[in-house]
Amino acid sequence: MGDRLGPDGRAAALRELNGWEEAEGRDAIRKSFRFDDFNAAFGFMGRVALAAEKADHHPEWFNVYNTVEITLSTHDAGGVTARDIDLARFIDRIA
Ligand code: H2B
Repeated sequence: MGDRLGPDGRAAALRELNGWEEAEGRDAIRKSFRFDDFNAAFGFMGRVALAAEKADHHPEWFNVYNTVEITLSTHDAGGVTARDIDLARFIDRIA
């Protein structure tokens, strides 16, 4: 599962990512996405879902029509690990 990132590791990872921020009140990162319509949003979710299942590392997410809010945290580790950063990087690439 990997170790939780410390403050320096998290800050460095967030600088490298695009628009991700610390989730409020918990050890997680989050980002909101907006697409043209539900079709685009759900297509995006499908691509993320396939990658997440392959990596056995899954997002917490909330979809309303064309918006998708994603929170990433490694539940087994109780916080943000390199696996979350890897998934965030993938998500940025395909969004
Ligand atoms: N996803 C995330 N985000 N964190 C986990 O700790 C996690 C997961 N654990 N997906 C996996 C599945 C675990 O439940 C299985 C049993 O390996």
